[in-house]
Amino acid sequence: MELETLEQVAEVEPGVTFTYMTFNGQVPGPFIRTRVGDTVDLIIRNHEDNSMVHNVDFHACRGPGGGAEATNVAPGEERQLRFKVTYPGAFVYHCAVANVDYHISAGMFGIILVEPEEGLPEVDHEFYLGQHELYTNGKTGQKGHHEFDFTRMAMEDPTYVLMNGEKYAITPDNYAEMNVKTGETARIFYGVGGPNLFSSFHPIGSVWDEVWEQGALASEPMRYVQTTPVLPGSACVATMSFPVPGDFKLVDHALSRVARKGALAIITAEGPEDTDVFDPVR
Ligand SMILES: [Cu+2]
Repeated sequence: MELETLEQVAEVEPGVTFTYMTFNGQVPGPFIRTRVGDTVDLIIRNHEDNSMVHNVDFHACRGPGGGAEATNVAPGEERQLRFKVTYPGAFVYHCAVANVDYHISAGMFGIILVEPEEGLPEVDHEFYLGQHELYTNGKTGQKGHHEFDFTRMAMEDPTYVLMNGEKYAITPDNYAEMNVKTGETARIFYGVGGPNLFSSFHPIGSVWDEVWEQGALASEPMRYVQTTPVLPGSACVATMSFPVPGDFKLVDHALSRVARKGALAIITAEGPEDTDVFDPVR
């Protein structure tokens, strides 16, 4: 597989721009799907227009730095790394150069899934979300281009806390990418790049039917979980069902991050009402 590192200006919300650093032009980086026993053959390319060195540390890789030194790549260059995935789970990968916190904050993280040998059970939908914090020299919502702010990062005082790289990116008013029918099931892969804040991941109006905390798929899942902690540099795998229609908000239950800083995604379920389960009587 190929990862290309890109430094590119994009909107955080309408009228607010930031110079992101990405794997393959997306935040979170591409979802890498493997199975126990696979060998990952990675080419990492650093675009010639970039100004910084980048690399990648896979938490699914046993080896120095998770591959970081072996993939250190200067602008205009490429490196190759092969590694075998030997244990199952959903793992974060991220850039790990000297200013690792800056590079993750700017968008350089994603999930590599290592399925168990027998694979994962069938579900109707799979969704992929990644949360991270953006530290800028502007106020939240202040129009114009925001520069990165190292002081605010050191104070762990983010301007934005984002799911999938933009304020309210995966919601009906924006990209509207999570749509299901009542009676269906969904599996959510949710990674937290951080670099600093852990998330209290909660589905409003529902529960996680199953949660594999830390993405530890070799363990038994917890059942009917309201809010699951997801640490920076970790992930969770959770399943959800939709007995009744409506919008189901996936949030970091540190709710100021939702109301003011962008940490929200929405699954929309369509289908018939079931008044036995939910009945707004009048
Ligand atoms: Cu980097």
